[in-house]
Amino acid sequence: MQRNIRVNKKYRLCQFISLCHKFYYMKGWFYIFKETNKIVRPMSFVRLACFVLTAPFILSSTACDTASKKGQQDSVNVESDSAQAAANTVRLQLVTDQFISPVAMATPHDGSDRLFFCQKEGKVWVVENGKLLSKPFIDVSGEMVKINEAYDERGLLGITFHPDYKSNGKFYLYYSVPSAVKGSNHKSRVAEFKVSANDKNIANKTSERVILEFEQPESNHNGGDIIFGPDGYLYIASGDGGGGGDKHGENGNGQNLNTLLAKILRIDVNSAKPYGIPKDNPFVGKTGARPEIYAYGLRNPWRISFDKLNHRLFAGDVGQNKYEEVDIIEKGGNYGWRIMEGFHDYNVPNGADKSKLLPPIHEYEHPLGISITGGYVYRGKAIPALQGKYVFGDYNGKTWVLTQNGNKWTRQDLVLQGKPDLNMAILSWGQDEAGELYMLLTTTGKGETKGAIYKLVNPN
Ligand SMILES: [Ca+2]
Repeated sequence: MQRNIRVNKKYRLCQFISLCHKFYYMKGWFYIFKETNKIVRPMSFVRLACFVLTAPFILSSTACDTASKKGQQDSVNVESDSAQAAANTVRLQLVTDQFISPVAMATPHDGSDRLFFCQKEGKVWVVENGKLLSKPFIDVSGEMVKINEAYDERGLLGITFHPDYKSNGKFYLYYSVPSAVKGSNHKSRVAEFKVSANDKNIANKTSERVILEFEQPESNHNGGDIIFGPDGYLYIASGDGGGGGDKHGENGNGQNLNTLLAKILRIDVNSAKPYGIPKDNPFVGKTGARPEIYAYGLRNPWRISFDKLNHRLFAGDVGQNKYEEVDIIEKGGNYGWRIMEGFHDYNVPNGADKSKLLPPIHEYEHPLGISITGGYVYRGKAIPALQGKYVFGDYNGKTWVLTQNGNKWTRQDLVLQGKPDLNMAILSWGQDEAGELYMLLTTTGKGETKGAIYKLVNPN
């Protein structure tokens, strides 16, 4: 226990310095290394001078980063079974680092083995036969709000392909568009598009059909994952509207069934225009509740996924200031926010009945992590040690697996071989047609901020 406290104090100091460093990166390096379309421009003399003058600061904070990473490692090791952790080792194989901010991945499940990636700034890129194609599949940046280069949770946040994509060519995007409504920061839009008739790697942009839009009072907490369930319905993860503490509305948005914010939504894109409501959605016909809602009480579900084998729906739900959580989403479930943060009281109204709130299957505390990035249950073939384990991570670069034993889920480190010698922020995870997993990152260091996508392969 004493060791934990010492580690945490050292870690908190280092995290503070590290945050200053990150702030410096965001505000400084993003402007210094202003990105062109895809590739980082080389340094000018002035930029080089900036680099030389600030090098001592970078060096000291990099040293601290190393210490802080050790601090995280220490606190994980206290909690983990080290023998088990050793078994959870993967090697990282670079797919591409040629575009920034990869926040979502999807496959068209048409047998082509192509991988599609959302760049937050509005483009979808295709990797075919291991190579990044030179032209984007689609570019919706012109319809989007302008993305702040320093930091922004808005953007092109989700992509998925219709279950019958092979025959109908339909796919879906979730992105942030301007709003004319007073008091609204922007709107989240879910839209359908079709691939072009004569080129399988270029979408027909004019085919856009807006399915659903909803207002966002703040720029942050937008969720944004969209995926088709095994039932053929489209599941949409939405955040609580942002601003911190779920502050909008009388009781926040999490527990308000009359808003699409802070929910997992489920709609039918086939049965009606712009969309139909599945008959067995839990709030169909209930007064004061939106029929699109499938589950509620989420804060910012950042990446959801179905287990390919048993179809359980997993969500990584980003915490407020203290606890990050993993949930298994059930129809009609109330996941507690803003009454609870993880397993803990957050903002409990007088007389609240907490007995019906569904707890997470796992939580971890800050500063071990700062913002969860939900992943996938591994159902591939290449890495037998990961079979059936939920692979996930945190924005701070940590990676883990959860293993189920009856009702108990245990967290262990996911050890990465071939990790770049850079500061990694895990933005998202992806799963290909074979069930193999990918890690989507922003890397900073060595004078560059880049996007990077790695495939997880069996260790050497
Ligand atoms: Ca919760």
